[in-house]
Amino acid sequence: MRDTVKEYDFMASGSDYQGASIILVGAPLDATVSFRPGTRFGPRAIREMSYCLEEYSPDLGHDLGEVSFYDAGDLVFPLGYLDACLATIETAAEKVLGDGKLPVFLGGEHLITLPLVKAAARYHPDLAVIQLDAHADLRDEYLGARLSHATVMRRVVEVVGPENVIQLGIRSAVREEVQYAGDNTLLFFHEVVSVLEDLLPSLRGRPVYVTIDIDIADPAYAPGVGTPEPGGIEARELLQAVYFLYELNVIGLDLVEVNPAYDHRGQTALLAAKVLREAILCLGYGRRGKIKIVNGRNRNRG
Ligand SMILES: [Mn+2]
Repeated sequence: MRDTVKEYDFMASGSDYQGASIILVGAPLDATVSFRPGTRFGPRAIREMSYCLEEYSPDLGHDLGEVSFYDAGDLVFPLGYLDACLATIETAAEKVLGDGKLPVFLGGEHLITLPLVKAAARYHPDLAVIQLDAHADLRDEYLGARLSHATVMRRVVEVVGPENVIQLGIRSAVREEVQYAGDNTLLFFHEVVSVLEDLLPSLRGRPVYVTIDIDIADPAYAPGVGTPEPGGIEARELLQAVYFLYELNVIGLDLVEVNPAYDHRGQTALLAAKVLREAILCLGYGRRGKIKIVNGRNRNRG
């Protein structure tokens, strides 16, 4: 992929774009963050902390080296020009999807999901979007802006339709957002894994885009985020949610909002790296239908 930079790869990355079926792209957007900036350094922190982990997942019984994925590096943005940044992301996603590959983008702030869903919806008209997040992100505008990390899911709703947006683990919203969600999206407060279990039959076979805001995890597990929100799920439940991806037809994924400036022990980036490892394995093997979850939930398929 052209116009990207990186210091090093996510662990076990292949060395070429052409031969890979999953493409990792950093989108270090840090433009509309309201409380505390720093997510532009998220992708590199996640890459760095990946080397703390094994390439083998005992829960999934597979090794990252068995999946053909390639870390294409970080997109280079004309920072300060939001529309141009978003266009850069959309163009990159178009390229990956157009080449028949599966995009996995690393934020950066949550607004990156909008251009990613736009590109994905063009290839998959029947797209459903699953959001794992502490925040509803359903405001129509925030501080007068329609494009913001706080409005991103409202804009996503406009792309795919509210009935196709599933919001899990939510524990922060204003009254307007709760009302809007009640009339429109499928929003679930707090619950994640139990809801995924219930929704699985209706989602099976449908193209699904997944956006994971790392702040879905409790600040005890993910303190290094732009807007921490107490009362979240444990790291283990987040990983269990990721194991559902294997059973879904995931056509794209992003992992956003890691903010190294507030992540003094690197634990948020480390959790993100582990989520990413498991997600890449689920996506890689889900497509080939071979994975066997050994410890997680003992889902033994094909
Ligand atoms: Mn959030």
